[in-house]
Amino acid sequence: MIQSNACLAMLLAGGEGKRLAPLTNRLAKPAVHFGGRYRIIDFPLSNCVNSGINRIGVLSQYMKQSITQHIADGRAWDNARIDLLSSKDEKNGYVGTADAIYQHIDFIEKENPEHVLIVSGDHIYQMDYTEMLTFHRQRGAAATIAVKEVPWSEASRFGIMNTNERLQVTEFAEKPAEPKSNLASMGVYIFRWADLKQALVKDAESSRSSHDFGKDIIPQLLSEGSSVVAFPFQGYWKDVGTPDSLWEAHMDLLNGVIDLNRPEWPMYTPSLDLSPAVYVEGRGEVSNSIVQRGCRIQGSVEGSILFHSVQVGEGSTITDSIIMPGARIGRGVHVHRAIVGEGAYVADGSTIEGTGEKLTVLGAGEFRYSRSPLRRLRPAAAMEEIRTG
Ligand code: ADQ
Ligand code: ADP
Repeated sequence: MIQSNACLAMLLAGGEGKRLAPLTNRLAKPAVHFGGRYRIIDFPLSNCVNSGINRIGVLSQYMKQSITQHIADGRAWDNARIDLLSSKDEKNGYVGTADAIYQHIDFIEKENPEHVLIVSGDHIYQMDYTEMLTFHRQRGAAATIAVKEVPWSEASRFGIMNTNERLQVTEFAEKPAEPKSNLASMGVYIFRWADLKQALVKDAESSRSSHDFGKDIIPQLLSEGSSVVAFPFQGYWKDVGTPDSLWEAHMDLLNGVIDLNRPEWPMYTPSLDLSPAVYVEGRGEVSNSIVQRGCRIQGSVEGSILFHSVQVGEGSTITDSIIMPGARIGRGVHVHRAIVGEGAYVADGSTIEGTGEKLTVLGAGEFRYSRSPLRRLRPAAAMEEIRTG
């Protein structure tokens, strides 16, 4: 285990997650629900706690309250000391990820860490940061970047690098149009604090900088000849920045590619005070699915993930789909290959269906009613149904 002041974690949780809209209409991307019970941010937070890093600053900006409410007093994360941080600059906020850390130099200085771990709140992965810290120390690096090979077709979405045989980074390009390699930055960094502080101060003085880790800080360190090394990560890691990737990661969970029940790697999240799910006799049928507390199911559910307090009416079928908390599915509804957002409402007789490889998404709080002439509801009637339940 790492000594308390050896490494401090700063978790970047302010991303807007534009590509995840309309699921991020009310939530920051790291607060988006995952796996029936969790939110995306629970992954890096649990990683920190399980790696013995108990001092964590969480930086939020977009839809701040969704992060604040979830973390609350931090009690759910074992004995971690979590500080919720946001910009004091009300007009501009954080200009970029590096600026976000720069604005909290005082906070970090007070902790006086030897190293700072910077993680993003956007990924599904279980990683022991202790191994990365040991590697970083052994190499005496100014910065260590966790890396993973990604499919070539996706390489231009990431920070891409080349390394030599000693895993020293020789070239780095942020989201290159024509990638020279498929070795991607996972957006997980460990910096020697003295080196990072110097780099942040220098970056803040530059008027040409966009104040971003990938675009500015890493290239700056490389151009100065500082030692930047790559730490290869072998496990599952997925950027769930689009509805498709969020859906795929959920299917990985159902298919056992991701295992969230490892006693040696507990997942922390606030517990829900809700009664168990109810499958109404003779009508509710569930297979190959995850169903959270508070659900009431009178239809059939297959290959799907239902978060808490979801209602599925009589005669409805839910297949290969994700139903976010509190969504209400009426009677005779057909949902296939879809994500239904938090608190969304699907009226009796409606169909929500992705076609072929395509996924359909109903945003948080939105409603859908049928086109069928038999059970067509006008918006006023649908609103009335929502109001009266
Ligand atoms: P991106 O995926 O583009 O690239 P970026 O938008 O920089 O990531 O966000 C990184 C993290 O910071 C996310 O967790 C996000 O939520 C958070 N964030 C963004 N803006 C913020 C703000 N203003 N305040 C607080 N938090 C904020 C990065 C790297 C690439 C790398 C990929 C891996 O730049 O090199 O390959 O991550 O996904
Ligand atoms: P379509 O998918 O082709 O728009 P639907 O059967 O989903 O058809 O909807 C029928 C009608 O209801 C359309 O006029 C559509 O614009 C409207 N509608 C469907 N869902 C919503 C919603 N969430 N909010 C407002 N209007 C909706």
